[in-house]
Amino acid sequence: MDLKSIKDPTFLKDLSIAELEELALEIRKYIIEVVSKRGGHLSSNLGIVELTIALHRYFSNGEKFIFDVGHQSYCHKILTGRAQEFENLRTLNGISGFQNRNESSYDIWEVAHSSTSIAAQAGFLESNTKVISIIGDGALTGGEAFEALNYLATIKKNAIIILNDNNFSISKNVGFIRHALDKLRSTRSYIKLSDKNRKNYRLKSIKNAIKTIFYRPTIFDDMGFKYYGPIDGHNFNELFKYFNYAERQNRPVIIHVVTKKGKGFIPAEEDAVGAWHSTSSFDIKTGARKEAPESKEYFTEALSRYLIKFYDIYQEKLKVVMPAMTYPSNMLELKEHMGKDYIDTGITEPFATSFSSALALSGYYVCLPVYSSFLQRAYDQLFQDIAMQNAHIVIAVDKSGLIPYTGKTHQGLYDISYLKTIPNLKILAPSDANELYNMLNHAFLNYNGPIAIHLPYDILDKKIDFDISNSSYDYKWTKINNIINPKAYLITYSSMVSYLKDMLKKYDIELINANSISPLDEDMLISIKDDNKPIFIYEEAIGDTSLTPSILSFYNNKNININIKSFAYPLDFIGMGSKEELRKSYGLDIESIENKIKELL
Ligand SMILES: Cc1ncc(C[n+]2csc(CCOP(=O)(O)OP(=O)(O)O)c2C)c(N)n1
Repeated sequence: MDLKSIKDPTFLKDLSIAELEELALEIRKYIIEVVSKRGGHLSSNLGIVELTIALHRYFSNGEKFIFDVGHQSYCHKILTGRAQEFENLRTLNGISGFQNRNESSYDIWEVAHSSTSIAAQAGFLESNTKVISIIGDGALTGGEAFEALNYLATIKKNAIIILNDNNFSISKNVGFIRHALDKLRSTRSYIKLSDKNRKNYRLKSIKNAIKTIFYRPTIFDDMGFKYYGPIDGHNFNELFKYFNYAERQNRPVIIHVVTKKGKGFIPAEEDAVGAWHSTSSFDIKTGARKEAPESKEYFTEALSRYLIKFYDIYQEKLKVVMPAMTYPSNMLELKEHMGKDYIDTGITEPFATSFSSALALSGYYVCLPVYSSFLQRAYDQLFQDIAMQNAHIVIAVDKSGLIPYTGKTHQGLYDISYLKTIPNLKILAPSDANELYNMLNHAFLNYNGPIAIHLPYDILDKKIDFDISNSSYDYKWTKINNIINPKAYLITYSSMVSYLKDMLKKYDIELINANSISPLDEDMLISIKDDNKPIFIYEEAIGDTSLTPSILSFYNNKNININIKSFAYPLDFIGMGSKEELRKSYGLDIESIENKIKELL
């Protein structure tokens, strides 16, 4: 069928099971086609196609669906009239890779950070809005999901939670949830076996047999939910049957559905490490993707190489605590190298943060790599558990700065702002590999408190060799262009140093690399004000709350008048697009900055 002609899901009612199966194939094909061009969350979306079709076909009385994280809502978008726009997935002003309230009345909850769906469902239930939450086994490891289950279990109303169990988070799931679900999945074959035994033992009624199957206490029963499952999430008849059971309950229900992550695209089906969970564009025939050239590497790859070397020396004294993002944070090799000393805690940023603090207070060297936007969730733990106790931890703030394609939920433009409010936290922002290694040596070996290192989503100019040794890093900003009598100064940090360097040279502007955001290099600030020349600040951060106000307040406290102009992002939710498109739309690309500077000089 022509997917782009779909206006809403009502047409599903008229399709036979065979036609629904055919539709599932077509939707998969379309998802693969679009993601191969635009990038996106491939495997999760391929796995959930039949389940999404079944939900839209069965529940047609205004029920709303909240897909936890929302990264697996592509089929939902196609069925709710967005197939045409789906071609512009993750582009500037295009369709979001997650559920989005502005896109459709079918999306009532805007998500992308994990484990919030059940809380939202519980909230909407108060106004009798019928919401079905669909949560993955990975998202279920997040603490907020448990807080919500704890609440919802006691509500005496029908509320359906679909547990979409593909036995995978981004990589293999971890912990008790993984084991409990493994047990449930294997118990099912046990039940089938005991069904045969049932005949042998001539159990009297089918009702008793059904009871044996469905009333076995599971963790969910113990919590107070009605539990159905595990059932095959690619089988429409099975899904409809259990939806029917579930909707007749006057209490909260969990339907445990088993699906195959990556279904229909062989490299994704066979993926054991999470390489196809989220992908950049790729060749459909070969599965080939654009990689960084051999001679270069991402900031996180450089970090990973450092930690491998550090581990070779310090062995089990080093612990790396990773909340679920091993593959996207380029830590796969490190994980394999460190074995049990690399601790994947699941989608647990608050837990991982407190846990890291206790490890550090017990005397381990600890590195906690977390995406900038996910670390927002652990602000309290950073403040109270790490900083107040002055725990010696290296927090690697991954995907900091401007983040392309994923949109406002994943922007890394906010970490400088929120980290700056934590009193004894040092915040460093390396601009190249040399500086990164110097800072890491300092943070691990010369310092004894918490340090956050802001790691942009960028490729370093070159791979360099390094030693694990005491460091000369001294929180001093550096002059990059070494201009004798500059016309002005521009302060920036991180990968913005190499972004702006050459353009500034043309105008005799001295570029100052503010590699330490907290503390400030006060000597440098004093030295550059003496000239009374314009001082520009360029930040890939929210200007109102990042380095700019710290500098302004420094000069203000010293009663120094200066001529400052800051270029940075507004206090807003910054959306999707490539980095250059986003920069352009905020007047922060090289050309716009060059024009503004020319006017101001
Ligand atoms: C707070 C938070 N941390 C990390 C992530 C990154 N993330 C996106 S999807 C995902 C895995 C989700 O696994 P699961 O719920 O099992 O869904 P699946 O992709 O397997 O269908 C993770 C870790 C996130 N979205 N939010």
